[in-house]
Amino acid sequence: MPQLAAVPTLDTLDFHSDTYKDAYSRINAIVIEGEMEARENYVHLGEMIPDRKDELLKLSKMEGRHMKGFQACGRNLKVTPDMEFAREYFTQLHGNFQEAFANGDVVTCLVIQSLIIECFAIAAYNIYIPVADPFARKITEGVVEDEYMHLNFGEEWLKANFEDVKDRIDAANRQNLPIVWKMLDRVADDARTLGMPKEELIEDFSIAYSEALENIGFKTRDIMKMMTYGLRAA
Ligand code: PL3
Ligand code: FE2
Ligand code: FE2
Repeated sequence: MPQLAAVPTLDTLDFHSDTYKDAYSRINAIVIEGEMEARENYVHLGEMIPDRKDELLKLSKMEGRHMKGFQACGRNLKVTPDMEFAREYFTQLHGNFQEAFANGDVVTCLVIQSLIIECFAIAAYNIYIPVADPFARKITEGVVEDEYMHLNFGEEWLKANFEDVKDRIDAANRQNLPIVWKMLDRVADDARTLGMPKEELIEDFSIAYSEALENIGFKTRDIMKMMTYGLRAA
């Protein structure tokens, strides 16, 4: 089996090399696109949960600021984000959110945006921070704090309605978690070039997501089953 090169560390990374910048053009675009779609998703959620609309519009504004922050990170490294790649990267999750929104399915919308996407972002940003360039590190540290708030919004709402929505959460998980495992696979090489090992991304995502399910009210048995549903179908 060919030996994979060691994952670069802060000492060996060269933020200005062509290899780094090429990988960054896709990862940076994914993050910008993810933040942009999150901004839109929270506007939709505000329409679906009118009594929390003001709060959700605030979250949406935060996502807009995150997007601008990550655009600045790309500019700082003189990288042009590959937005076409990023749009395609999110198509499936985006489509499922849109479909759920059209059906008035607030539970699925919350699972996709506030649980799955926020946990994905939390895992990615936490692993990126120690290997980021100093400019991007500062920005990402600010962003990740906000993402915990967004995750918390989803957890609290789903927890308050747990008995009524747990089957719907299970169904949304089954539909969308396999997509996330595939998305992680697709960025593995580029993430590695930036010093972020895939195993750590998977581990951090799994911890954040299973903790969220626990906070919402699922028992360990259900959580184990829900996590592997996604893996088996991946
Ligand atoms: C919602 O608040 C955020 C949505 C963004 C999703 C981002 C997923 C990132 C996956 C790519 C892993 C590398 C991260 C590097 C950070 C610049
Ligand atoms: Fe964000
Ligand atoms: Fe967020």
